[in-house]
Amino acid sequence: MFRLVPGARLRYHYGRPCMNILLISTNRNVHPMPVMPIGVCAVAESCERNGHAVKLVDLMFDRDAAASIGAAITAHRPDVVGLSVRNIDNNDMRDPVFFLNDLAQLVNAVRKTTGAPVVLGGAALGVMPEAIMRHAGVSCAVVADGEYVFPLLVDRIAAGGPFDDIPGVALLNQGVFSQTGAAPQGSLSGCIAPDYHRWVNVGAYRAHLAAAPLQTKLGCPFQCVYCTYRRIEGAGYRLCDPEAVAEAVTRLVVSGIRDIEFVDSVFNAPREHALAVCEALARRDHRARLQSLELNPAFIDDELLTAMEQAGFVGIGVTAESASEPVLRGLRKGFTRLQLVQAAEVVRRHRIPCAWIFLMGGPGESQETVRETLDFAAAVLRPQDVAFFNVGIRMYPGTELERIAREEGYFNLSPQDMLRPLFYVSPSLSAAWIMDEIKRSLAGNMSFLSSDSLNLSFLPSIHRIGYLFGLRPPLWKYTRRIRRTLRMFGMDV
Ligand code: B12
Repeated sequence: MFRLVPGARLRYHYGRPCMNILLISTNRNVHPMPVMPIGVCAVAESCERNGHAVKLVDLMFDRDAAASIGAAITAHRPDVVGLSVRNIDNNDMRDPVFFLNDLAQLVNAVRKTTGAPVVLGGAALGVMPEAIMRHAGVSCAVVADGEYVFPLLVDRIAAGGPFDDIPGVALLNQGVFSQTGAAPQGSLSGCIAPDYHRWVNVGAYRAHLAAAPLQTKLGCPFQCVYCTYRRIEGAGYRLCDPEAVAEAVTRLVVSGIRDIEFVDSVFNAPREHALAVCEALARRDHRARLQSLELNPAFIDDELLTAMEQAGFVGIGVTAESASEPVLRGLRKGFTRLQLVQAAEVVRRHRIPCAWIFLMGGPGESQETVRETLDFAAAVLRPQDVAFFNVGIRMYPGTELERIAREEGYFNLSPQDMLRPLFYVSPSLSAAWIMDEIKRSLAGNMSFLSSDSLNLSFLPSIHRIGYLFGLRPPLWKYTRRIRRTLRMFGMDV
């Protein structure tokens, strides 16, 4: 199925092929801020450990992607090219941006310069592998932990196959899609913390107030109707050893990276594991500024927040989505309004800055429930805390939300046609009405934000200026100050 570049001579080390591998991180999206490509860096380091010569091209700050790809291929002469694909679109109903046309162009740029096999990987592939592969015209993808699967795949490419006994591989063979079983689940051996300086321009990310990502676990057992995380990471937890997490944080700080963001699907579940991670961190004098935007309100209590403060957290986010009981039920969030109110009371007793994230328009949403959520944010949250409101929920094939929407007669596209952004808004109201309500609330609450705020074309400049003035991540901590300043200059933000 795959042919190596004609005439390519493979080197062998103890009977294993040593190949030239070119990895390309294709994400160029700087909203809400550029994110460091942890996944592809982990794949790069794993390939090196397996004896391959690896070059990684990160296109995030690149002006001419095609030229950079051409130059890297000429210099590195890859036997295999791997493209990392993070985002399908920007998840923003108000101003949708579809990123995958760029991907097709990047694949063409690769193929213009080399006949080496092309493999896709990244979070987006975990969401809609078949549609993305067809769209990009690529016949092989990794839909699991790349640091484990990609080296196995590369060995098989060198051997000419077979591929069907490697877990987590998706293939398009003469137009027919197939996917091998999921990668093995179980506990994780360590904690992925790549040496970012080797692979990406850390200074450029830092100047945009980006924090380095780190995971304390994989997997998500929650059943939220819209979510894809279970498909990407599996429903069962795979926990990192808390000491390995603390060690990884220390290593990043020693390498000069102090701003670190935990990117678990949910940071504080299982609660005991989150506590153990915090305790391991608190025992070290690491000097990192830690954050996580993914806290479940059901597991927020004084003990956890105290532990997080002692561990070095400087900002947390709570994914509330709604403060209305019927909507929380409709979204299958697994917690109640009462638990949300209790979480807000706990947060009030602590000093750690907090961002509350809401997703308006889900199943069961009505004018009354929208007002209930906005009133909750204005009355119950600490005034200095940030409330972020998003309108419309991106629908993905295979989710409960897709089923609900089809039942409601919302759309009749085939699952493959859901690649372009498609959003759900409860039939009882319109997105425009919700946005108007949010705008009204934003006018009276300087710490409120909407998706419009995150899409401001000059947001990257705010990051850079903020950095020069000594601000450090997360930027949302400064929402009130920034909004007030911009309004003083006559901007309607
Ligand atoms: C944390 C997170 C964020 C944080 C990031 C913080 C940070 N400092 O990095 C924040 C909140 C900022 C964020 C923002 C956005 N996010 Co986000 N985010 C995530 C989340 C939860 C984890 C991502 C992560 O870091 N994973 C850990 C690493 C190790 O995994 P990984 O990158 O997937 O890499 C592994 C594999 O994919 C594979 N792999 C990766 N590259 C390659 C390459 C090759 C060749 C191979 C073989 C394998 C391979 O191996 C890696 C190691 O195992 C995912 C959901 C999820 N559970 O994955 C969504 C997710 C990635 N985000 C998504 C989106 C849409 C966005 C936004 C566009 C919109 C938004 N919701 O805000 C922005 C875009 C930001 C940007 N500039 O690009 C989508 C992307 C897919 C899609 N549906 O379009 C996801 C999948 C969630 C979803 N809705 O389905 N996000």
